[in-house]
Amino acid sequence: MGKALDGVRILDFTHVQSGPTCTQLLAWFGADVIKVEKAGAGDVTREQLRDIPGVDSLYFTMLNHNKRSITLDTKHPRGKAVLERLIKSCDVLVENFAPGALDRMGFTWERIQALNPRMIVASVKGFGPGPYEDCKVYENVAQCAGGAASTTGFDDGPPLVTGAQIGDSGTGLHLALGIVCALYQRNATGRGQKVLAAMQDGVLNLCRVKLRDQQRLARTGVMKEYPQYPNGKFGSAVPRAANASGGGQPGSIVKCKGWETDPNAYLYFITQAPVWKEICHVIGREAWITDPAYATPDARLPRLKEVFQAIEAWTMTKTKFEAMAELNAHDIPCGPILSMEELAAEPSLRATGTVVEVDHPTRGKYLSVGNPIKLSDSPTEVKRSPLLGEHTREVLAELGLADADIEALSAEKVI
Ligand code: CAO
Repeated sequence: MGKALDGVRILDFTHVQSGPTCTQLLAWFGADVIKVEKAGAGDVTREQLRDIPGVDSLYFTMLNHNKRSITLDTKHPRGKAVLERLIKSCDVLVENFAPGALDRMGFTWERIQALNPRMIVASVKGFGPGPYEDCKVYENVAQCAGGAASTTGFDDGPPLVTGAQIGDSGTGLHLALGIVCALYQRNATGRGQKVLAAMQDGVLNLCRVKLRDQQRLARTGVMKEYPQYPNGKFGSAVPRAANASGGGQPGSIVKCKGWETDPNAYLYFITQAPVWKEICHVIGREAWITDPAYATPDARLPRLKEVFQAIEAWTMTKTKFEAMAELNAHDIPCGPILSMEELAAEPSLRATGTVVEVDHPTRGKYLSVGNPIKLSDSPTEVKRSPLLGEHTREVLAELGLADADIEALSAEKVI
């Protein structure tokens, strides 16, 4: 079966996490992704966080599936000549260098356009235009600068970063969408364009509801869905809401049987208004169905602490899976806190290809997260990441370079 992006050629100058997530997605949708790596070194993550000496790290392998790897010194004049040929033969150049690196290499937007007017140049940067546009940025910096850290954590604790890589992988996702849109627009215009996804912007986009709350707070001085209500204090900025959903349907994390020894024996419980009656039956608080102090969502807001204490008294008598089964039978929204150990072993995620086992020539078998986006006419086959420079000769031959030229580049350590 064909793939959605069959025929699209990506010149992949990405490294570390944010850019590679983007180009991995494009590869999973069928694009031919040619990853250009520094001759003799490669993507720095090949050797970061290694668990097996001398073998590409899981950090690298899990972010670079389905790509081809070529080594090329793009600062060497002969390397630049090869790069020109690559630019002429590809549809998209994706990069997440520090600001200005591509220009310093001699490949400005104007130069790339002169070489290939159809080329789309897609970049991840830490910040968009403004005071911080020249700054280098990593995941947690983006989480802090994009509003996630100030709104995550407990009221009496410091700002917290989250394990979900919303700065890197989140921005990679944003960039991938931008690239696909630019490819679509090119069908009409025949022209390439620049695509920019700034990590601060991507994180802020994912924190959209917190900017909503900032404006609600500014208008009313209080947010009744937050744990600070009714006994705590609100300042002028959106506070950290701990595990409160803070949304239209109050929710929280509650303990389950075994919480004393198992750090993940917890359940997220949502007191969805349409199933309030069922919740009261399940937890044995039938009186709350008609009691005016509990019967409506508004009446419950000042009593959420007490409500969740009663719910927890019930969940503590069940394992998280028992509680989930019982609550789902009544259509009450909830979810177990699943550890990475549990997710890795979950059969349904294996069945859908969301968790896949991949074989690698030097590492052996390892687990990875497959394509989370499923297209019915473009199924994803996860292929192992390339070894450093594994496809250099193949790609250069496709560009029309003769064997003797390739040997000369190799002798000069350009590839
Ligand atoms: N041949 C020759 N030189 C190459 C090359 C190649 N194939 N590929 C890269 N280089 C050069 C670059 O041109 C650059 O040279 P100059 O500094 O002389 O211009 C140099 O390698 C280093 O690139 P870099 O500045 O991008 O790398 P860094 O390790 O210093 O910074 C990072 C890393 C991630 C902080 C920075 O790239 C960045 O801020 N990127 C944008 C934001 C981003 O994506 N962050 C997420 C990272 S994942 O957590």
